[in-house]
Amino acid sequence: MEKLRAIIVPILLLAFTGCGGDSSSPRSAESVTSSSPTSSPTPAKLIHHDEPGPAPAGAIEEVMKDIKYQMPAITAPPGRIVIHLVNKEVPPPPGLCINGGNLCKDHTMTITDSAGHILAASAIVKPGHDSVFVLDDVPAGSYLFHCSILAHASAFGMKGTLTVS
Ligand SMILES: [Cu+2]
Repeated sequence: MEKLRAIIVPILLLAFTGCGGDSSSPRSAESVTSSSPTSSPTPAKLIHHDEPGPAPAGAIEEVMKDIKYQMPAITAPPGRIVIHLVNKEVPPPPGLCINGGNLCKDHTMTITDSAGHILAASAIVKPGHDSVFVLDDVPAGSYLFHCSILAHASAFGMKGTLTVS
């Protein structure tokens, strides 16, 4: 009898410690329902695609050089917006470009709302290459854009504004 109790007690202790610390379940539900009523409605994710070939007439040309957008403020009417992304960086010498790092000088254009939510993102454009970045049905509003490659936006200031009106 004494021997049996010696076995059962440690099992019970194990059972209690095993399910301890599980007291935080309501937290996730709370964060889902809490939304700030003052924020403006987020536009739907922009429909975009990267088209091969030369830029069509009327495209906005954005030259990317020295880890900067040469035109940091773009304005366009609502609707279809075509941006010709031209990477005019000199390709880095062999050995400097490691795993798509900052020094590869690859660039993108990622468009966000003012809160930083990503609405559209271009393909990566390598030095000496270009890409046609098409945004369909863009509603009027103020948008931000930046290069998504590592520290190009944060450390080099590769960012800008897109005003659609
Ligand atoms: Cu970049």
